[in-house]
Amino acid sequence: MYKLLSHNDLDGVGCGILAKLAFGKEVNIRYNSVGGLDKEVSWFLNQKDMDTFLFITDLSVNEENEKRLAEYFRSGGNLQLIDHHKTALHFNEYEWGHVVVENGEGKLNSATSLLYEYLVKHNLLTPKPVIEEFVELIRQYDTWEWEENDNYEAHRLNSLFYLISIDEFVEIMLERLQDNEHFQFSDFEKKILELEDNKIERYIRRKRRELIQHKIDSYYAGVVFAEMYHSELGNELGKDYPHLDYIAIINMGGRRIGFRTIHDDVDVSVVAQKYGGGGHSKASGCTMSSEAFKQFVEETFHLDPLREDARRNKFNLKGNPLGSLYRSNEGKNYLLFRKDEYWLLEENHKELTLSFPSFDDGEKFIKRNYQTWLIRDEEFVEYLMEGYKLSKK
Ligand SMILES: [Mn+2]
Repeated sequence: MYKLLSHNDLDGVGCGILAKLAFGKEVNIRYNSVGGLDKEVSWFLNQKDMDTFLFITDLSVNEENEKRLAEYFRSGGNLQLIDHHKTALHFNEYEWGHVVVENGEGKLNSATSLLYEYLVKHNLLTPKPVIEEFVELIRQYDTWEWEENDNYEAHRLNSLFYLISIDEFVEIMLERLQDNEHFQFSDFEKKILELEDNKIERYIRRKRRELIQHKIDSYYAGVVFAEMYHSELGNELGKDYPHLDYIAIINMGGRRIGFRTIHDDVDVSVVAQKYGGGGHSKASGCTMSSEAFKQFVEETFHLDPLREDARRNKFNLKGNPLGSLYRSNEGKNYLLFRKDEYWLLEENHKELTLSFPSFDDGEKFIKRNYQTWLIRDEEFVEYLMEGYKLSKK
């Protein structure tokens, strides 16, 4: 017999589907949340079952279970942990640990792609185009490569995963992988996925107006409360507000925080680790410790959300050498304009002794320090008139 303990997201369930293809009725599978795995592992170890081969995929265990698993393996237990999170790299010290973040060709791995390689290598699964395509969609979704490649099929697969129950998803996909040569969605799935895309878009639009900026340790975080569509939300908000180092998505019901960054110089796995969580450099998560609650919930609750930049301006545009006008949440106006090769800043018609090498640097500074937004043309004209009158005095 085989037992598989995996994550309850698309990548984790992808591992379960591969295990079903390989082992059929010989495998017993449990999908777990990040916080739920250790209980399952302890339960398994307490059974002292030496005949079952245990797989753990897409998740890693705590220190206590790490020791117990090592002991289980030493005394003859069969065990394989497969993961791609860099916070789990220390499991490579063990013969039963296989944690690889990146494959040789500079592509990121997912747990499903690693398990696929493992099963094929050990002759437990016969490779087939439809399975390879399915594994690749999951890998691209889980590693965010789908975005660079505009691979919306990968995103759709994840949306479908959350539209139906795990059991239904597994059943449908197993059938598809067994019976077909290539991976495809059905017409009905395409239709409901289109509806779902529209729904996600509306949800993000609403959440964009609820984003709160807060400096936590050395980082500027964007904090948003949301129960759904975490990865889409983290990504879109990150792109909308590039002056923020990362987006923290608070799920109060689930008492969890997800972290997401679009910046290469910010590592959110380190942020999550501070609160006992983990993950990747661009996406990570933790459960809500009291310290996390204090910093992300208590300290932000009374703050006003960020205002959006005016979108329909013809005159007050970003990067205009003559000036782009912003307003702060304290009601001060900031004009960012170019003089020779520098960008300078004026606060309520008074020039500040600050200069920036580029427009983006200047905008980042005022957005981080004064919580500014680009104001509408009408307000821009008013400001210019005011400046004109002042110069006449
Ligand atoms: Mn994964």
